[in-house]
Parts: sequence; C-alpha cells; structure tokens
Amino acid sequence: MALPSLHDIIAAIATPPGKGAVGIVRVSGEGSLELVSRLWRGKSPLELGRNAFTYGKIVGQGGESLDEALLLAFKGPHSYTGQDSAELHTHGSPAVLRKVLQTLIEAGARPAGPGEFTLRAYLNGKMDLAQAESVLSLVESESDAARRQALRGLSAGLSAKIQALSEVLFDLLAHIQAWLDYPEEGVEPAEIQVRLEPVLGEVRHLLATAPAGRIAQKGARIALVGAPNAGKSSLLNALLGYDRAIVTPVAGTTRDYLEAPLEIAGVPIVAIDTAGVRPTNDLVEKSGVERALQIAQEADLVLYLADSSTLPTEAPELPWERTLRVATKADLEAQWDTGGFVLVSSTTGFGLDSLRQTIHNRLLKDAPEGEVWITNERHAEALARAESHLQEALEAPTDLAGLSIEGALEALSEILGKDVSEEVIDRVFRNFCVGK
Ligand SMILES: Nc1nc2c(ncn2[C@@H]2O[C@H](COP(=O)(O)OP(=O)(O)O)[C@@H](O)[C@H]2O)c(=O)[nH]1
Ligand SMILES: [Mg+2]
Repeated sequence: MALPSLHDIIAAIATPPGKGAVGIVRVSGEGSLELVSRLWRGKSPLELGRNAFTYGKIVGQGGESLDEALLLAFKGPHSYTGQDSAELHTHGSPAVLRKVLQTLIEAGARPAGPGEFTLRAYLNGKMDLAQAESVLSLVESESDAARRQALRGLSAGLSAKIQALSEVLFDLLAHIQAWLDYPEEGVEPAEIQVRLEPVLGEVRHLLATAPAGRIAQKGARIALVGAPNAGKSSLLNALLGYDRAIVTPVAGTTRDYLEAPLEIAGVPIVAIDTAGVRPTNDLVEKSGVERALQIAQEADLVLYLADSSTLPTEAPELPWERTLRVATKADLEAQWDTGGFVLVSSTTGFGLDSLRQTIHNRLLKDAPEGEVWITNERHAEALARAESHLQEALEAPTDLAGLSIEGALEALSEILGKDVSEEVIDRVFRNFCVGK
C-alpha cells in the first residue's frame, strides 16, 4: 500500500455537512494559491502577505459568480500542511460548498482523503505522529477531560516527554558502548542501572494513566448494583436530574437493566441500573440478577448500594477493587454503621455532589490533573513494549543491556512516528474526517 502523493493539490469541504452560517473549503499543495487565484475576483492570493485574508468573489470556470467569500492564504512552509494552502470561507450552504469544491476539482485539484491535510502536516515535519493523533482526539473529544488531554498532546506534551526519555536512553547507549570499548574508562554497570530505573519509572507512570485516558476519551460504564429496594433506580434518577427509571416500594421492580448517559465532572458516563440482587426462584428475576452481576464484572466502576435504613443484607460477589460502597436513604435513621460508605439521599439530594466527586476521583485516580495522560491505544501498546525492553535491560548483563535499550528506543520512536510503516500511518489517518 502506498501513501497518497504529496505533490498534487488536494481540496475538501472542512465544515460538517448541513447548513451553517459559514462553510469552509480547504485547498493545499504546491500551486494551490495559483489555482485559487484563477477562480477569484478580488485581491489576488498571490499578492497577499504571508498569512493574510481578503474578501472577494469565487467564480466558476466560465466566470459565473459562485459566492462572496473570505479567502485565507497561507504560504508554505508557514501553513498547517507545510505547503501553500488556502481556505475559502463561504456562506454555509451545502450547495455553495459542493459547487466550490467541484469547481476547484475541475480546475485541477483532487478530492482530499480522510485526514490528508494532517497527513501532509506529519509527512512535511510540521508535527509528529502523536500530535497528529491529538488532532483527531481533539476533534472527537466529547468531554472536557478529553479536550484538555488532546490539547496537551497537540502542543507536544507527550512528544516532549517521549523525546526526553529517548535522549536519556541514547546517552546510556553511548556510555555502554564506551564501556564495552574501554572498560577501564566507561561508566560502571551499576551506574547504568541507576540511570535506567527512573526512565522505567516514568514509562510505568505514563502507562498507569492509560485506563483513565481511555475513560476521558471514550467515557466510562458505571453499574448500580445492590439488593432490591436499595435505591438504585432512585439514585440513577437523582444523578440524571429526571425520572428515567421506574421507582416503586415493591422489591424487584427493575428486572432487566437500563442504560442512561450522563456526565460526571466532565467525564461521559453510561450509568446502568440493574435488577436487585437477591436469591429468587422467579425465572425472569433470576436472569435479571445474573445479568446484573455480569454487568458489574464488565463495568469500569461499580456502585454497590446498601439501604442504611434497614438491616444489611449479604453482599453479592463483586469486583471489589473497582467498587464504590454507597449507603442510601441518608434522610432516614441509620440501622448500621455506614463508615466506609459514601452516604447519600436521593430524596433530599444529600451527598450527591460528594458521590460525583468520589466517582470522578476513582475513575481518574492514576491520572494526575495537569499531567500528560496516555489516551491512545497505539501509544499504550508501544509504551508497554518499551517497558518490557527496559525491564529486560535492567536484568541483563551490561554487554547485552544495549540491545534491550535499543528495543525500548524503537518502541518510543514509534509513538512519534519515526520509522513507522505505511500501514501504521494509514491506520492512524483512516479514522480522520475528510477536510482535517
Ligand atoms: N426516604 C428515602 N426513600 C428512598 C430513597 N431512595 C429510594 N427510596 C425509596 O426506596 C424504595 C425503592 O427505591 P428504588 O429506587 O426503586 O430501589 P431499587 O429497587 O434499588 O431500584 C422506593 O420506595 C423509593 O421511594 C431515599 O433517598 N430516601
Ligand atoms: Mg430499581
């Protein structure tokens, strides 16, 4: 498979389908400003300053006026793609945008593939692969946490970290080589360990943020589990702010499960209300209970709800390391010691904010605010490989440690997109939208 050529002029509608106040058509490639100038009535983009805009008319090949527009001209290499580029900001009509795109194509441009502008930016060295992936994450971010992380990645937060780690490793390699060549002058092997350990520590620290990064990017599934009448459906409704689930004093009301999307402290959540867990011979209820326990096993976080106003029931088998204990009905008199539980009342709203905060902290617990997180599977996979190579290097005799360090360096450089195969590049950009 070959990557698309860098040498032709690409064009695409950059704004989403549908009507809007403004629509944008992007063009990039050597000769793109000349091409646009032939379809432009107004100050020529060739006579504009480096990054400048002007107002005028877009005309068809026959001179027919297509729309009044703003023309933004970027002289390469000072552009997003690194090549001459232009943006036409037209009225946001699908008919106008299609016509302008078609006219550009008739004049010699070709339709851009998904992410091809960003692909050019990467291939022209305007950004590394991790930054390009952050562009995609930013476009796709649906939560505030995801947006912040994507922006951090775009401004090379992760890249700088990877670069710094790689430099330490390169330095170490040089020292090991020196030691192999002149053992009497080089560093002691013990010193190599001392310098490797912090690198491994950093890699592990980064890797530990991956679950939180995935949750920030894709959201989390939270299961509400507990005995019948524990207040699961009431809590779901209270968190949602409207009555989604049926609430009754009759135990066993919720027999199937029910999913509802919400946002907790900037993280997209799917909350799952489940059937109350208790021993039963009712066939429907029994499969509801089984399903509830299954959902708990698969959830990112489980809320185990227990009614504080009645005598405690036996807790079911739950993934306790991912479970938060919640005592419900705090407005009633407690019948047991609720220490270690988050105390809430869905009736009065007591404790809901603190529950939200606790959920947020649990979901993102290994990802400190203000630091770089791993939000991308490809990065997590490469870091995991770097980790095992570094572990190997620590355990290997000095003359062999170099090989493992080289392995780690290779894995790290893949994150930045150095020496990656066209397949990898293709896979990254395939997920982009056209026009980005
Ligand atoms: N006083 C009080 N009653 C509650 C509270 N939450 C739920 N209930 C009541 O407890 C009963 C069972 O609630 P429900 O949400 O259906 O429990 P589920 O079976 O776990 O889904 C209903 O009668 C609710 O009105 C609460 O915070 N305070
Ligand atoms: Mg219920």
